[in-house]
Amino acid sequence: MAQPPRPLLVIYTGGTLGMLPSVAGLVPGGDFGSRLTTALASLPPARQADLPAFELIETPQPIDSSAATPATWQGLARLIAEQHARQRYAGIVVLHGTDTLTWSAASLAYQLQGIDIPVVVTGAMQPLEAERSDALDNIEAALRFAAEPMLQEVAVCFAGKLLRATRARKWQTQAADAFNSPNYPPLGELVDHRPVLYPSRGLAEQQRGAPRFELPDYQSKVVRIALWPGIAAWQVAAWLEPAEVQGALLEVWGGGNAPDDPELLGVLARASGEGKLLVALSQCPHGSIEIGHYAAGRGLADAGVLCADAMTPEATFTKLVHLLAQPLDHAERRQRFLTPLAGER
Ligand code: ASN
Repeated sequence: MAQPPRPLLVIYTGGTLGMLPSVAGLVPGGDFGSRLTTALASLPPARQADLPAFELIETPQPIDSSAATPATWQGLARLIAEQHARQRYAGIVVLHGTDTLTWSAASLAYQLQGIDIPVVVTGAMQPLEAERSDALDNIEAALRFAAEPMLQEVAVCFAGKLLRATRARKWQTQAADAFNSPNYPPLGELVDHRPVLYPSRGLAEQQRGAPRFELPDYQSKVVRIALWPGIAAWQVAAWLEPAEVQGALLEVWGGGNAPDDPELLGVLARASGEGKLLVALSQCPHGSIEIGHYAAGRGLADAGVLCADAMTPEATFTKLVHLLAQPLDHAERRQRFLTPLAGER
């Protein structure tokens, strides 16, 4: 006898999507299951009828995603790994606030490497119950993509587009089409309410093998420094010198340039010599960097700074957190940073 199709799992973590008004402004709301049932009942009958079945877990304390930390990313990945081990679900949808959605999504991709079911992260710019809210459309789209067995990676679904988690960025503060993937094409799109995956773009087709989850204990040991004209060595030193800082994301200029200041480059070289993992990416949202193309960037390479190519800041930062949480030596860490782990480069 044919097995009935496996349901999906929806994990509600908070965000505007589930928020309710309060005297202080919008706050994360609870009782999400019954609110979602009511909202889904407003869909046209044909679309309701062919929605995949799902079960819902609400995290004990739904949050505004601006409160998320690396510990939040770790908790979410562990929850998904536990549920994945039960083999009960065909796919997972994570409902998340949009402000730090791409940080959590990229981090999940590193922790859940090789995942063999869809993990689709979505949210909304308007609460579920607001007039002309985007929430229900985004949930419906995420459910449809999460039921596609050919999707075998962590992805962000928003405004009808499916983007790789390690390539997605929040692009708009207000508009419903709030996410973009500046350096990698979309993995799919919703066309007439049907999920369409573009062939050969997904990780399932590019790399296979058993899931190889890595779920180390995360700590906050990484800093992010965006260069500005006139930045001085002492300012960079203030960020890099504390012993707790083990990694840094340096946002440099254009195609990979930094001030040709021997004192500043000396601070970077010292930090890197102490085993801190320093990586550079561009302040431009589009395109890749190449350290050393200009003489002005050469000093970065000499100081041991690694090149993040066309990675997003979120995917770079979360990768540093991920690598620094593991018992790797400095050379292995540098090597793994340069190796694509979840389609991030
Ligand atoms: N502040 C909200 C959050 O990230 C924004 C949203 O979800 N649209 O939780």
